[in-house]
Amino acid sequence: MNGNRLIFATGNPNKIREVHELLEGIFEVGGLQDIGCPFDLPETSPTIEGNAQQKARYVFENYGVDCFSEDTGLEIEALNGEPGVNSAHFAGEGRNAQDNMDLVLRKMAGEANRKARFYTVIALILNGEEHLFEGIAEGTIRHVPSGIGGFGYDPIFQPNGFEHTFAELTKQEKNEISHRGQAVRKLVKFLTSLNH
Ligand code: ITT
Repeated sequence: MNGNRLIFATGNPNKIREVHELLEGIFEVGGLQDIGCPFDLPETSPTIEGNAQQKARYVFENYGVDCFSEDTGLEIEALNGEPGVNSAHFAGEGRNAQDNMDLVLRKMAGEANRKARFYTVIALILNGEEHLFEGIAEGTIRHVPSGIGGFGYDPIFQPNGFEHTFAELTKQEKNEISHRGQAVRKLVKFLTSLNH
């Protein structure tokens, strides 16, 4: 790693907040502001994996630093995997998380199959080589949003085995079971194994 620092290539402060404590003390993580890179990274791929790769490659090719990015989608079985790769802009460009959740709930009205999952892919570029790590959280879509923690679709997503939505869990509880927590732990395991 260059100077032991990795750049987290994301414009989403919620993602940074969540991964911070998982990476703290293990290796130094910088943000796009540290390399003067704009926050709006290109993501035009039709897949989650492709978008994660595209964001990391953009930063590596333009700034030449070791970096990782992640892309996440909420995949709802009854909606044939939607919003999926369109999770950030499901209700349209410029719409917010509330609009996205409202649209999901409208499309799911009267639907008995509430199965859904969050799917995350982290793309790491280290010394010019690319590595992928994934995480999946299975659950169901609630009929009514609940909770104020987390971000995005968290108030309507109830992970399997829990009575609460992601938005009702603490950051630590969510990290223990979430798609992002799983992918980040794989990243950490890989990075720490390089030092032994
Ligand atoms: P970057 O691409 O800059 O990292 P982004 O917000 O555009 O940030 P994504 O393309 O991965 O990120 O979009 C995923 C969207 O899915 C995100 O904007 C949220 O609305 C939602 N999302 C991602 N992770 C989530 C989580 O843990 N809980 C709830 N919703 C989440």
